[in-house]
Amino acid sequence: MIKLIPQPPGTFWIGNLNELDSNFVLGSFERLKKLYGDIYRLTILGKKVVVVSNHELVDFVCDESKFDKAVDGVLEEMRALGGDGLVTAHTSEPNWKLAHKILIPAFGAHAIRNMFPEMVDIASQLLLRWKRFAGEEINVCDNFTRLTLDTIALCSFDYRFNSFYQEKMHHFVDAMINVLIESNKRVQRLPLQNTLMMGTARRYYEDIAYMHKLCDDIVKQRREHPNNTNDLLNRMINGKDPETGYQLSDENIRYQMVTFLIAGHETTSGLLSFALYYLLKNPYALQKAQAEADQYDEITIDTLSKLKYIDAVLKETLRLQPTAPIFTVQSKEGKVTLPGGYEIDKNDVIIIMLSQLHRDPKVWDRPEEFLPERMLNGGFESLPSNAWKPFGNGQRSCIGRPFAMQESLLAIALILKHFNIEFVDPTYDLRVKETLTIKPEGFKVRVRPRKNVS
Ligand code: MNH
Repeated sequence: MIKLIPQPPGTFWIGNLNELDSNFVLGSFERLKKLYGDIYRLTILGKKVVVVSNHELVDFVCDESKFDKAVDGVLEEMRALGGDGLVTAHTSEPNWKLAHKILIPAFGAHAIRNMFPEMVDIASQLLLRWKRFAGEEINVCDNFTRLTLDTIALCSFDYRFNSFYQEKMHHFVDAMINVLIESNKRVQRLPLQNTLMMGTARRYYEDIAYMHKLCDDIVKQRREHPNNTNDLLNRMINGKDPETGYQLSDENIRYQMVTFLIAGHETTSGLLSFALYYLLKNPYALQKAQAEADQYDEITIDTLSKLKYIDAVLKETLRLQPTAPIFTVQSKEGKVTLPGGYEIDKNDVIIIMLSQLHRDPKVWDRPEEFLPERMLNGGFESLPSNAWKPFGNGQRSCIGRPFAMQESLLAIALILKHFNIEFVDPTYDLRVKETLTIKPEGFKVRVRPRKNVS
């Protein structure tokens, strides 16, 4: 029996566009889920999307024999910036396979271990800054953005943004945020509207050009002063497909670089910010995490894998606040019937709402509560398949996952070891701000150096 997918009533031509708040699309999706349930359909300017929110449906559409990543909507818009770089490439594009093959080893366990000293370098800059600002207000997201941007640039391109030595955030971040927000809005306008908004369009393309040039300059520098390290940049410049001998073009290297600079910092910065928020809101978890960090005189690469509780804190944070909050797939063949008898066709873009998936009461006990313990003692390993998906799916899942986890474990362990931390405003309650990724808005802390550490 084919069942009709629920859909809000639409308006001629624009369809359900008015259902979406362009400044808070996720909030709109959550509101619609309350009205229409775990699956509903929207038509946006003629495009057909289906939003799915429960584990049964997500588990089904994560089957890679039937579904593939959909590069549509905002990702398609983002191709102006990321071109056929890894995040915005279609799986069918030759450059996706080529870059995937060349870059997988660059983010393997061995390569990430070797980046540890650079990660410590930047994390130490954050610690020093926080020591100098002891007792004063610290804007958490701002500091973690400096940390993660500087870390990805140093580890992958040997390039220093030196964000901790500047008063203002690097212009790269402003340009990026503008392009992320604007890409999201462009999807919800007609092409003609986008062209007519000339001031907005000019700034959009200027910001993209600025980011591209920054990357081109780094490559130029490297070509003029080559070194024999095995970093990401050298792998992109010199790497070959072992079978065909093909290499990445200069244009594609630029797209990969801008992709790594953005994908490599924005979501990790959000993860660290939310993790610190949940620790402060849950004193029991904070105390356990701090005690764990205190077990070691020094945080080394070998200590990291022993920080099981902090690892669970990060996993639980990503459950409640998946900082890349949606991903999209599409049927590979033609019509498919989803569990429950809902039929979708090849043109339907399926949006997976991670915050809802991660709160499905059929999978999660007390889903709204922050309980890192559920990720411990085999809890994480025994989750049903595709129940926890903050890093996306299958071959198109996050290539930077081990990098993000190593960087985050290190940062949280060092911070807890060196400081006692409290809210500036003890009544602060989470406000989520959406650019394309999500971050806690207006979250500020005060820190005091602890006496037992130098
Ligand atoms: Mn990351 C893909 C989430 C950190 C580089 N990343 C994805 C996807 C999700 C994701 C979800 C799948 C997107 C999609 O299906 O459209 N990534 C995260 C999260 C963090 C993160 C939640 C941190 C926490 N990502 C990082 C870091 C890097 C990185 C760090 C780089 C060092 N991510 C990527 C790249 C892809 C990706 C590159 C695209 C991989 C591909 O499709 O080949």
